[in-house]
Amino acid sequence: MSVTVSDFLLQRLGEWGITRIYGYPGDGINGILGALNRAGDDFDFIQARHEEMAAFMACGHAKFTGQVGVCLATSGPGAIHLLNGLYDAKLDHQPVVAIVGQQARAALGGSYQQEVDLVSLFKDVASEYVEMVVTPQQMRHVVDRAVRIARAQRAPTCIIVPNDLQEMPAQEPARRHGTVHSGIGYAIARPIPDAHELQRAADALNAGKRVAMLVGAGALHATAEVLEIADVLGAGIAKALLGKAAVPDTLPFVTGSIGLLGTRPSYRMMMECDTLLMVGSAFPYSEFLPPEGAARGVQIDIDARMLSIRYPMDVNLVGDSASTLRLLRPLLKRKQDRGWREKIEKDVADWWKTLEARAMTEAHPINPQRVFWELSPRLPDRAILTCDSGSSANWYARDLKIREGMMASLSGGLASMGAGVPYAIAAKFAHPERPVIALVGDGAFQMNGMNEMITIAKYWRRWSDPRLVVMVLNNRDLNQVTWEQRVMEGDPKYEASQDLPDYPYARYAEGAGLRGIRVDRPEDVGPAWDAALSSDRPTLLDIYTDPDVPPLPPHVSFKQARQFAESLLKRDADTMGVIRASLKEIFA
Ligand SMILES: Cc1ncc(C[n+]2csc(CCOP(=O)(O)OP(=O)(O)O)c2C)c(N)n1
Ligand SMILES: [Mg+2]
Repeated sequence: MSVTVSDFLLQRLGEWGITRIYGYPGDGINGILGALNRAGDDFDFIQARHEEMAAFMACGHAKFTGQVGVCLATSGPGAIHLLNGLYDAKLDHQPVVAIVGQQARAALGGSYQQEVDLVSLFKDVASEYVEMVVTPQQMRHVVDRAVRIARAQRAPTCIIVPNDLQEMPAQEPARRHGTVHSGIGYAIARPIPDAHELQRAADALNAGKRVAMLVGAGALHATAEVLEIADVLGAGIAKALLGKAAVPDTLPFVTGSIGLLGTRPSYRMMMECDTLLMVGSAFPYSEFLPPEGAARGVQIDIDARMLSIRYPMDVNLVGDSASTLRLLRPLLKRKQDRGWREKIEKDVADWWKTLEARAMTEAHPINPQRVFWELSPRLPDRAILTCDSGSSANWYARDLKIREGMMASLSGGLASMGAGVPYAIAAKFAHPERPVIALVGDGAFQMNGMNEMITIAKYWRRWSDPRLVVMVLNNRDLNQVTWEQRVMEGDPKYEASQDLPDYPYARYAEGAGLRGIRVDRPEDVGPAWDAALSSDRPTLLDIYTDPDVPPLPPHVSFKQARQFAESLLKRDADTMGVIRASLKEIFA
């Protein structure tokens, strides 16, 4: 059999270094699946339960390897299912290539079955590059551009392949006018700012007496540089959610998370600083940054589009964070007065005590904070953590003490439910020798995590270290939103939308041949983590937690407090439990 367009597509992806594809079949991609079968060991096709999960896995692959993630789906419904996972990649700036089938070229425009205008559908999510291949000679440059642009722009791109074209003989571009002759290869660029701008940044930072740093995902590869600069400047370091693994929480001047899911020392540092140095972050909430004009601002970002959008910066540096910080270092004067730093360290030490007290506060039956607090000292070296959207993101952000060498992520920009388990699966495939822990709410788990447990059951024997722990925060509630309704809107809990059916998750995992541990007593939380983290197979921890423990922001505004009180007065069904838990929080 001659080489088909699909064989060529895979061969070209292989030359780009791609060996794993997350996907789900359909007749719109049968030509490509046939080629995958022929390619044998050259490609690892991982079958998800749902195309959205395949897209999340591709995004997780990108996050945990720094390489391009690839997902594959059939035309029509399969392609549509990919969208949410691809938006996750877009909003968190991850390189993902989506390959989708399309109806045969002869049928296009004929309202044919499963015919969806895919170029238009993907136009927004894959705005950097989306192309339908309509002739075999196009395949080479469309693959080359989709991969290169995904990497260069750190964005999802999309290749649409009509199913009849997939079976046609491959063809290289002819040597004539009107053809494209592309090549392979991508070298990472580490841009640096102009010397004059660096000096301006250094002048601003040298002039400051109270410097606060905020680091995000763009600082994940710049740990040493960030720490050195913080030392010279006598600064504290706050972390945006996606930058959780940028610096360890075990350092005394790391104030931890910021924002609604943030900590008190981060909040105080931002309100009291006179200089802000922001590195690789698009942290969205300006009200948690210094009031406008209160601080000089210096920002470093690899993407000029992300500069000066949260705080009007005095100096906007376009550059790779590690390289830029290295150049900045010799221009900075060491702060002799360490008073500011000492104050931050005191705040941080006090805060950890507060968190411990909060975590150990009695609840019914289990305080969710305790689940995360007990995990911290048990985290294995080099663990990879994933988290879902929901109240667990609060405790992940605040209570978990991440150490050097670990990785951690969640759906940050899109804040989509459902990323926790597929990210964890992608982490296991990318790093089968590392323990992986997914922290997910019961709502997210019911939404799709449960289905992906079947994927785990299918593949886990391939992983050299079988430890994958999925912790389900079982609060029978869509708790984060319940609290948002109470605190932000002043509304009581709307049971029709918020209550979740209880479900025996541990037994479900056992049914899939995995281990399941149900925990409903606080004293069993620690031992359950120990058991799960020393298990010979993936383990589900079903932890029965109290939905009445409020994931309140580090400072609750007067307006929010009043609305909160009003919602309680409106006789929220959970009122009594809530009042009890909140009072304990305040006195903790
Ligand atoms: C796909 C999607 N749908 C809805 C939301 C809105 N939302 C954010 S958190 C949340 C509740 C999550 O509930 P659960 O997973 O049970 O976690 P909990 O907050 O209870 O810990 C919802 C509905 C979202 N972020 N993503
Ligand atoms: Mg829940």
